[in-house]
Amino acid sequence: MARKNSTAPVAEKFTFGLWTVGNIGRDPFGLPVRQPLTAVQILKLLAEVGAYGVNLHDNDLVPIDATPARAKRLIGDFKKALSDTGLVVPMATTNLFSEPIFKDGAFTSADVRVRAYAMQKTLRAMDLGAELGAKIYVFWGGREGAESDAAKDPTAGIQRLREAINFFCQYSIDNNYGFRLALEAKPNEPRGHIYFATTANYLAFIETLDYPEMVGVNPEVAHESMAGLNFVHHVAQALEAGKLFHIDLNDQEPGRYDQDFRFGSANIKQAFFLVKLLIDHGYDGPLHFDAHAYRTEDYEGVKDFARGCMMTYRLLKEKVARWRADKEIQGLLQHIHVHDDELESLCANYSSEAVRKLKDRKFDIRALGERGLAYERLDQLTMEIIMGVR
Ligand code: DIG
Ligand code: MN
Ligand code: MN
Repeated sequence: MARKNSTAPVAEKFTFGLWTVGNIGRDPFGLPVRQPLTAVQILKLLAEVGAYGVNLHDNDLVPIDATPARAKRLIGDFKKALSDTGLVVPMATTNLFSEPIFKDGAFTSADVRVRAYAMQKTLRAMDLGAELGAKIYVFWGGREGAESDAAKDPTAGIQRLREAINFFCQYSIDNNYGFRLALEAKPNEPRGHIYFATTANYLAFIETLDYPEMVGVNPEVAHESMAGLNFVHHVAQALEAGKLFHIDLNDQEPGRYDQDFRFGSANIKQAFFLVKLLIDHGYDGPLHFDAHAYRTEDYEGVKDFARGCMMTYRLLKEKVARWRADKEIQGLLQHIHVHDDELESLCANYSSEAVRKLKDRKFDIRALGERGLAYERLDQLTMEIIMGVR
């Protein structure tokens, strides 16, 4: 059902990239299994399943070889379909990974001509994103990396990406685009090693930029999981730093290629704690399902995939509410978390007095070590809520 004329407040800003529900099922070992859809057809599919918005790479809408006249027509048709369906475009990005020219990276290529072309392509894609109303601009450096470090000094990649991001921040300022840039990490695939492998790498990098306040991160479940990391903890650091500008939701099984599965379909417990974290910290940005349906599916199956992503998120929101209202769980949390105003003040506020008092303080470390924390009961109750029996 279309969102047009919908006055209902948006409970969740569920978005999908054109490339997600438009994925035609090609993989490294198989040909496409679904016919391509036009961008307008994809918009109508997203409106039918009840999405809030759509994201795009430049070439998802305008083929790289489109004439100016065709580009104008495609953009015009897309804008009309946005108006007809009521969907919005919260995020835009650049495809800097499909074309052979980017085979050794875009902004971190060893060839300055490639770097300059990547800049040109991104400037134009930012223009398109701004024209469509996007306020978040994502950079995923899928080809920024190496198979062998014989060719490039990895510090050069850091410096070149810094120059590029600084350049784009200034471009957004000069054009009043109001973009917030969101950097998306991934440890590998399609490159053997991708620079800035995790969200943590980008959080450190952002502080070295000319306009750090304009730049945040776009963590993706599958990517941090591929690195064997706790995705919730990485999102927590981004949130705590005020840098969670966008998030790519999907799912992933350990030790496998980037599966981009339907949200919550592989690790429901992690998905629960992620939804809880986002709710606990009032994240109100787009909830982007950067995922795609199984290759086995036809387009009815693709709609099932999209509905499943959103349904699982909503169901987990309900589970989080039950968890927060559960008296036994809240009682256990009271037991686990011990507060003492004086000690908390001493630990948080350095002074010579605080040093003296902390050094003089007597602690019964044996009793503290023997104290039971009831985590087994707490986690079991959490699992019972997730499994729907509590
Ligand atoms: C892959 O996870 C990347 C690309 O799909 C896109 O550039 C970005 C935005 O979600 N995610
Ligand atoms: Mn992915
Ligand atoms: Mn992504």
